[in-house]
Amino acid sequence: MFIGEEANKQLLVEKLIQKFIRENIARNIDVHLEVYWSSSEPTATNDSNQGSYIRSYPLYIDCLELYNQGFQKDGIYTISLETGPRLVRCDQNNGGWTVIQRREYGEESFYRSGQLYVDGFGEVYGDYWIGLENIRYLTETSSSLVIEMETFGDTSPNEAFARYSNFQLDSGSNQYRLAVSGFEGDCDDGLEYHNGAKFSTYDFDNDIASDRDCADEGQGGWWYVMCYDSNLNGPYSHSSYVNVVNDAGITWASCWGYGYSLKRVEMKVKRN
Ligand SMILES: [Ca+2]
Repeated sequence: MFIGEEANKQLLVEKLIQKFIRENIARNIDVHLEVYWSSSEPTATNDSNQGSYIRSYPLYIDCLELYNQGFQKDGIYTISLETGPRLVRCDQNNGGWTVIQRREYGEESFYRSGQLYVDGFGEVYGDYWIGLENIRYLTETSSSLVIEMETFGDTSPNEAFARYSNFQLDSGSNQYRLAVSGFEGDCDDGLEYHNGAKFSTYDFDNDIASDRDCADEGQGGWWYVMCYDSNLNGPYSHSSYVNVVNDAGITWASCWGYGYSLKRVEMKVKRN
């Protein structure tokens, strides 16, 4: 990097780096700078004015921190979770929301084991579940949850959102018990019924229906009770009709009934 003799060289360098990072994907990046404090290109024999230093740009803890640091475009970013750096989708248009679940393409199976629900699965450029442990970590401090839902356009309302001013998960030893409250939205609530429930998968039946296996009925992983009002990790149906297996689909019953499977869902969290 060649910098002229003008004043504020350091500031100029910083601005160039910030611009570089903004124009690229944010990532943990060590920028090794070689700064030439002269107006001419240095030569091997004339480097007396050359300085260098390494400036480390840290990972951000979530999309809100990225937003506050000036990364305000929607996109894929790297954040630092307890388990290490991870790519996530950030909804920056709405002020720094970290996407924890996304259903849109229908190519990723959500009928997954408990371990995969803990660790996360899927593809950040497609559909994914960020993992219960990561959700717990992201919402350790008071956080909100927003769920955006979209239909196939053949019913009303075509879209709806649900927002909860409190959303937190208990530890893994307590099966990631759900704490959710403070609903507002433009259709009815479908999650507070699940408040206090433990997370269930086909191999970990933590629902309260002793004679039923709600994860099998819902064909997904969720905070099943007896069994569900919402089933946003249910099987993707490429039409509005629910999947043929156990009549399960991506459902939000309070708004569209148990028979309607959604086209697109996004769940995202933000620290309050
Ligand atoms: Ca059961």
